[in-house]
Amino acid sequence: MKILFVNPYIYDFTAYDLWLRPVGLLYIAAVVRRFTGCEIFWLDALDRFQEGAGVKSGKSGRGKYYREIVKKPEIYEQTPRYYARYGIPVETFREKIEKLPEMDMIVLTTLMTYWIEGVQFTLNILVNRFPDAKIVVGGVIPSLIPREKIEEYISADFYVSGYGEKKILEIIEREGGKIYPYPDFSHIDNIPFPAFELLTNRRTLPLLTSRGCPYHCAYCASGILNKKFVERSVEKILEEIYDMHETFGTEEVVIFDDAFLVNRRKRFFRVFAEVSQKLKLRFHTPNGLHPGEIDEETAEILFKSGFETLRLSFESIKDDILSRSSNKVTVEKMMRAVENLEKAGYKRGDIGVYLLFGYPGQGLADIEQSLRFVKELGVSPHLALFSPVPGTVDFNNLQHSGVLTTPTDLYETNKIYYLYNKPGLSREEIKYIKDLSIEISADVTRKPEKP
Ligand code: B12
Ligand code: SF4
Repeated sequence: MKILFVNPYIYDFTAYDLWLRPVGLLYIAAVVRRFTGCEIFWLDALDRFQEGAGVKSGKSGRGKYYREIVKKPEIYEQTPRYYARYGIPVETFREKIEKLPEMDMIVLTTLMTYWIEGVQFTLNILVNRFPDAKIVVGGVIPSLIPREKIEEYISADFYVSGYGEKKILEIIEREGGKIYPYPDFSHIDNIPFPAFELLTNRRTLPLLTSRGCPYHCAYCASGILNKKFVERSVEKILEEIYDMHETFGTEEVVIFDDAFLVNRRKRFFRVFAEVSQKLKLRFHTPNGLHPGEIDEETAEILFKSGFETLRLSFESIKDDILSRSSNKVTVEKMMRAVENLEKAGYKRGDIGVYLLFGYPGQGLADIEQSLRFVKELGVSPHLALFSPVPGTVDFNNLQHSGVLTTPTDLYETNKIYYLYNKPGLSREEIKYIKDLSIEISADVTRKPEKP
């Protein structure tokens, strides 16, 4: 049986490769490679490092995608931003699939609910080329959206909700593929390492040391996508880091965990105390760290093991927003975390801080005050635009109050659409906040002038 694994295009107002890697699909591919007799093929529309990707990829693992401006769906007509398809030029995609043999199955992942048009576009091309292949769609969209709703946008043979390691093997078996005995994947350590060999750039790779999160923030779907917070063993995490380094020459590792520092003594301390002694790697945390977990010792290990891009989830200075963020952070905890990081060796200006923007009920003064607080702390703000995620408490409230339509319209879950159309902020106010954030960022990262 021949199976093509696909990471689809993005359709959005903005998209940037902040080390975006389809790690879920790579896990599925590893399981299929290890426990079936299937032949695997791989096509990643978002891999900027492949030949014909249309952009200079550079050495760093992050950067801009090639994009083509496209017509906006009607609902976005009043949103004052260009709308584009992000990913490799379509000709490159078509050339690649023309060269592939006939496929029996196409296995496609999804990340954001509002990237559905990218899924639609990618599937249309694939179905034309491989009319007989079974289509299996998994990832965030089928995990958060009921099948009947997805079918309004796309058509597939299987929609897989939740973790896919076992489910993909069951589907392959049902379709007549050969399956070998496999372990119980509910023990996280039994899951093989992601099939990183399928990526073009292995210099920078993602790492998950756990799945899920013990907190339950009102705007986050982590608890729906991951029923339980589960942690990998220290041995397995270390084995994977050494394997990346030795097999692929990986130099930079990007942490994808939701709750990386939770239970830090059990996992983080033990893994990174060793890594800091034995390897010279650089680590990035584009997914925010919890400031409350950053005591002196943690800050020191972060610094010594080469954590470079640090982003802290602060969210807001306002109590009501902090309580909707599980009270995982307070102003005091934030100040202490920054002090500890500075003491460990970081420059304040190099520490990034996420602030929610466009959050329901958040006024202009709230976000302005949060930005001023961040400025006083001397750290660099990053606006995290609120995206209403289906299934979350905030999303349900927004539907009940009529701010969002019922039944769900996937396009309404786009963060840029939401910001310009729902919280009641004018375009001038939005521009003012964005400019203020850029100005503070420039201020805090400016090198002091030489006397
Ligand atoms: C890491 C992460 C990021 C990383 C990179 C993401 C990436 N994958 O490359 C960074 C930090 C860059 C990021 C950014 C953002 N993210 Co993010 N991110 C995540 C996070 C924490 C983990 C994703 C992940 O890799 N999980 C690990 C893998 C193993 O899981 P998985 O992909 O789901 O795959 C499993 C199953 O889904 C399934 N599966 C997957 N594909 C397939 C395919 C088939 C066929 C099958 C059978 C099964 C299957 O099997 C896999 C293994 O079991 C999720 C939350 C979460 N816990 O899932 C949010 C999440 C996806 N992000 C979210 C958001 C909102 C964002 C931002 C928009 C935040 C912001 N406001 O700016 C940005 C936008 C990014 C952009 N460039 O535009 C939302 C999505 C909301 C939505 N509406 O859909 C989530 C759900 C978090 C939330 N708020 O609830 N993110
Ligand atoms: S702490 Fe982060 S990952 Fe956990 S529920 Fe809150 S927002 Fe989601």
